[in-house]
Amino acid sequence: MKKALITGATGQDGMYLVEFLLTKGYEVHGIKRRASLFNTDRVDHLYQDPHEPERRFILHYGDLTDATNLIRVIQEIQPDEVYNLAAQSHVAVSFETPEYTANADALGTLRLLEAIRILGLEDRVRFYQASTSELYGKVQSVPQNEQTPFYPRSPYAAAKLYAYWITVNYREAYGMYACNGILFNHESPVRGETFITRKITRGLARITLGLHDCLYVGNLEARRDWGHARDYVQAQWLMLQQNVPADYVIATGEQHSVRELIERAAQVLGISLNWEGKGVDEVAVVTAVEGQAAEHGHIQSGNILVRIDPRYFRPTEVETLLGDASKAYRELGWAPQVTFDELVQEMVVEDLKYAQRDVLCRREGYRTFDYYE
Ligand code: NDP
Ligand code: GDR
Repeated sequence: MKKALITGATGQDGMYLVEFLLTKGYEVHGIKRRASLFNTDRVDHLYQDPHEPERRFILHYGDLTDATNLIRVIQEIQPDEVYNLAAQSHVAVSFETPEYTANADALGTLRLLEAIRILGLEDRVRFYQASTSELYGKVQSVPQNEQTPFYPRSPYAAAKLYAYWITVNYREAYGMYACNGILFNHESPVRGETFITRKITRGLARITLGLHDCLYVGNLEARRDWGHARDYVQAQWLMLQQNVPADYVIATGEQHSVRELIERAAQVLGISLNWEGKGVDEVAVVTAVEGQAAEHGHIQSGNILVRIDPRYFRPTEVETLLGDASKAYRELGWAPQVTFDELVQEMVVEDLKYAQRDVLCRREGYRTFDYYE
C-alpha cells in the first residue's frame, strides 16, 4: 500500500486530495495544526477513530514553521509521496502578515525538502509543491504557460516564488522527483469563506434567506481562470505518477471577471442585476426577482445587493490571469471536467443549504456565525 503525506490536509485541496487518494487505495497521512478549537471540519467525514486497527487516514500535529516536527513526522511515516499544500494562502492577508507568510510558504517548503534529504529519503519520496498562477502577477504574456516569466505582486506570491525555485533546485541538485503544479484559481463549496468566489456565493445565499443585507467587495474588474478543486487535485496526483518529474500549468483556459461571477451567482438564485454609479460608488441594483429568491421573499426590486468597499483593494493587484494547460493535457492526459457555470451553481446550492441551517438555528434561539470579510 502506498503512503502519502499531505501538509495542509485540513484545507480545501487537502480535503479533495485525501478523498481522492483514499479511493486510490493509499494510506493517507495529514498534518494538522494545533488550534484552540477543532479545525478539521473539512475532513471530519473521513475521520477514523485512533483505536481502529485498520486506519487509512491519520492526522499528525505539525507546522511548516517547525523543522524538527517535520523531520520526526516524515521519519515515522516513511511516505512514498509528499504533497506540500500547506500555506498562508490568502493574498490580501499576506500584505498584513508578510513575514509569517514567507516563513510558512517559502521556508516551510525548504524545511520539508531538507527533512526528506536529512532522512536520506530523496531517492524514494516523490514531492509535489503547490505553486500558483500568482507567480505571473503582472502578466508578461497571454495566456500563461510554463515558459511565461514570473512577476510576483504580493508577499504571498514572492514567498511562493522562492518555494517554486527551491523545488526546481532540489530536483536538479539532488535528483529528487519534485514537481511544481502551477495551479490557477480553483474553488468549491468548501473554499475558504473569504476568497471572492465563496464570499459571493455565501453572501448572496444568506441575503436570499434574509440573514444579511448587502455584500461588500473590492475590484470588480479582476479577471481569473476559475476551475473546480476536485478536478485540480487529480492533476496533483498525476504529476507524481510520471517517469520524469516536471512542472505543469493547471487551468481551464477560460476567464471571467468578479463582476461576471456576481451576475452568475445572482442568476442561479433568480436575481437580475443592473450596475449603477461609478468607481467606489458603483452598486448592483436588483431589477427582477424570480425562482429561489422570489420564493423566500426577502429581496425586492430596487434593493442594493452589492457595494464597493475600498478596504478590499490590494496595494498591488493581479488584474488578469488566463492559463494554458496544454502541456498537462498532452503529457498527463488531464483536462478539467467542471465548467464555470456548473462550479458557481454547485457553490450557490451548497451555500443555500448552510444558510438554511442557520435560519433554523436562529429560529430555535441559537447563535450563528455572521462574518462577511
Ligand atoms: P487553504 O487555505 O484552504 O488551506 C491551507 C492549508 O494549509 C490548511 O490546511 C491550513 O491549516 C494549512 N496551513 C496554513 N499554514 C500552515 C502552517 N504554518 N503549517 C501547517 N499547515 C498550515 O488553501 P487551498 O487548499 O485553497 O490551497 C492549497 C495550496 O495550494 C496552498 O499552498 C495554496 O497557496 C496553493 N494554491 C491554491 C490555489 C487555489 O486557487 N485554491 C491556486 C494555486 C495554489 P488550517 O486549516 O489550520 O488553517
Ligand atoms: P486570489 O483569490 O487572490 O486570486 O488568490 P481571491 O479570491 O482572494 O481574489 C481574486 C480576485 O478577486 C478580487 N476581489 C476580492 N477578493 C477577495 N478575497 N475579497 C473581495 O472582497 C474582493 N473583491 C474583489 C481580488 O482583488 C482578486 O483580484 C487565490 C488563492 O487561493 C491563492 O492561494 C492562490 O495561489 C491563487 O488564488 C491562485
